[in-house]
Amino acid sequence: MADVQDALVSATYGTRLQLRFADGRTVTARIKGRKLKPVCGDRVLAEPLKNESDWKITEILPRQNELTRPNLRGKIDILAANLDFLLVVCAATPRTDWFIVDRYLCAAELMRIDAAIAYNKVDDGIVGEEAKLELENYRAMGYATPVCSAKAKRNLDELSTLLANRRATIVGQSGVGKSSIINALTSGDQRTAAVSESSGEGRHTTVNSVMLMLPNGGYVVDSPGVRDYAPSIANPADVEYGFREIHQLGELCRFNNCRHRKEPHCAVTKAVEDGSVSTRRYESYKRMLLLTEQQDRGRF
Ligand SMILES: Nc1nc2c(ncn2[C@@H]2O[C@H](COP(=O)(O)OP(=O)(O)O)[C@@H](O)[C@H]2O)c(=O)[nH]1
Ligand SMILES: [Mg+2]
Ligand SMILES: [Zn+2]
Repeated sequence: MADVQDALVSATYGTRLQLRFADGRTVTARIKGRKLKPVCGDRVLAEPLKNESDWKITEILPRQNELTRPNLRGKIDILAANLDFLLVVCAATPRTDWFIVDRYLCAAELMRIDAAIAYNKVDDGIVGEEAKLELENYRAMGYATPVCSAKAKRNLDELSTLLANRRATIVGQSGVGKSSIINALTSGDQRTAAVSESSGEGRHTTVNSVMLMLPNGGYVVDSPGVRDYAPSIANPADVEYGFREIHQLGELCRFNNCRHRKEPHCAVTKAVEDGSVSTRRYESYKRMLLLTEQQDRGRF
């Protein structure tokens, strides 16, 4: 098996994929005979097919982490693997749903990777009051919150620095400017439009995504917009790990299995009352907890 090489999955298009070798060369590939489901960021073993330009993927190497979400069939979709950074993009239009931002941050925390919140479309440098407060709150938790404009090329340096040499993914509501940001960072020579919402395969709806190499090293995985997002969390007790400030305070609760709802001597509810934890973030935590409990019951 001298022909077997290891490669990085750099795009998925339904049942076909693009592989990237260490020297930067790319080829198209497919999966044969086995039920492998490689995603962007996967390291795989592949071999060339005889008399064809396609390669065949024979194995997915163990994943460091996975960005997941539950799908409508009660199963789990894996959106990307082996990431070390998550950039959540939001904007004034479409109006930011901060609960979606929180659920992406929750996913990053559970993957044990760093995250940042980019507020895009600030063409004139003016950020609305609500967004200003939310971003300040995230900053206080330790997240970077670059304010930028892909259109006016404002503050893209900060984004470049944040993403340099990372294995990142860019996420957020459809229309916030994810592809525009990537285009601006890669001087537009990457055809981000190649990401399409449907696989064209008919039978399955596949989440297609593409990896864009950054000029100063590292890459960003761009996926088609999702209307809503929630991570798939196996154990409801893990939800608090997704909310930095809540997890930190949770150490001080009387009961170590405290879910921070109506339990006595709860440091989290106390902090919400005295205003040191935002009621919106607390609400977000409770919604995520409820959702996870419902998914948990649905599994059995
Ligand atoms: N005014 C303004 N519009 C932007 C900016 N960035 C993106 N857009 C527009 O927002 C729309 C959606 O952008 P796109 O990059 O496709 O968003 P995506 O769905 O998150 O990938 C497009 O019409 C873009 O031209 C920006 O910084 N300022
Ligand atoms: Mg896009
Ligand atoms: Zn508690």
